[in-house]
Amino acid sequence: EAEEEIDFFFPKQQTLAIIKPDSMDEHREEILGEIRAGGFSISRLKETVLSRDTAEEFYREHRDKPFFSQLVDFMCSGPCMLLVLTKENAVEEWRSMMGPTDPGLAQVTAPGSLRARFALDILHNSLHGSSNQEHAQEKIHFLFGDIITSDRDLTSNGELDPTS
Ligand code: IDP
Repeated sequence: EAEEEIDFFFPKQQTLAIIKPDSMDEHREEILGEIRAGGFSISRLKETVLSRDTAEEFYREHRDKPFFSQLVDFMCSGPCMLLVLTKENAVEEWRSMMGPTDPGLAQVTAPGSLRARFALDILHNSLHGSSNQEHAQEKIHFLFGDIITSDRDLTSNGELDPTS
């Protein structure tokens, strides 16, 4: 019920986004621009190279999939940008901005989506976005070490508060 109270006062939602290694060199700035243009606040931002352990734990739901080791290799292959995005209905809106997992499908069904525009293939697909609120909170906690319950730590223009 504590969560309901927080939702009442702070109806915005958080989701976890990751700019994956394949998009960091060429598309990062454009993606960040699209995120801001889409009305998301960037509540947390961290550029990092994921360790193997971290990537394996992050994607543990997929550990039995045939592509698991490729996925972990890829996620550790260079820097990623981890982002906590804040907006009303952020989880669903960010999934919709990204488009489907497979960019080939994205180009057909969601040609304006970020994966349709930037992703290389179903593995190297540019971006991550949480699939539901529970996953979002769990993965934010895992990668940032705290659960963010409000956007009070943002400055008024939605930038990171340098003191937080
Ligand atoms: P999502 O990222 O769109 O939620 P998931 O099914 O959760 O998609 O898969 C997680 C990640 O695993 C994908 O973003 C992609 O990088 C990779 N992946 C998913 N399906 C395949 C596949 O069939 N082959 C190779 N990689 C895949």
